[in-house]
Amino acid sequence: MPFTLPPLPYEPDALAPHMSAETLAYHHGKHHQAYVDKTNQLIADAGLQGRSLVDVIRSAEFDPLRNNAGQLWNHSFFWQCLSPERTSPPEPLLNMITRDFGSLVALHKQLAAVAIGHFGSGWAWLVLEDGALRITSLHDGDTPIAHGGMAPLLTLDLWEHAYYIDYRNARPRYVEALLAALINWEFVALNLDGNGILRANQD
Ligand code: MN3
Repeated sequence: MPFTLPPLPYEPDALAPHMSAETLAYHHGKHHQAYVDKTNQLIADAGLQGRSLVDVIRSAEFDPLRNNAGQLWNHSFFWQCLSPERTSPPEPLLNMITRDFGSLVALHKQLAAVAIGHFGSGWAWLVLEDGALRITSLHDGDTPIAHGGMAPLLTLDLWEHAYYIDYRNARPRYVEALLAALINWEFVALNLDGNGILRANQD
């Protein structure tokens, strides 16, 4: 079965004004769809049909398949990291945030600094590694699931297509808006079980 575009977990206008329906029409409907189509085409060309998306990412050593399949997975995970409801980290996660960063405000600052400082296209990540929370960023379509030991908890899309309609070139305003209003901390906490990888997988 070819991979498909997962539907958004909310209405396209639900994240406005922080992320507009127009942004989602392009970002989900055009960009994410293009990664689905390109991945399916590359898999067919390489004769790799029948593997799960995670297996494709982990076995693809070379571009363009690794980056396209990574982009398909990363976006499928990213949409679930956002919510129209204001949420806050539930207790087990909040304790870990306090332990590893000092406070939620400190985590926000560090994540914003990494996201804003990342050069070029890519993704900022909150991961669980060796039992501790850690912030990092990866380039282009790279993804923690291609690297052993990193369990993905939360990601922020840093490609210009994520913010150019709503914020033009102002990545800092986009990042601050996501952190202030849109993060689905219930989903982030769910991923502490180590199964975040499966929540954006496709068979
Ligand atoms: Mn994107």
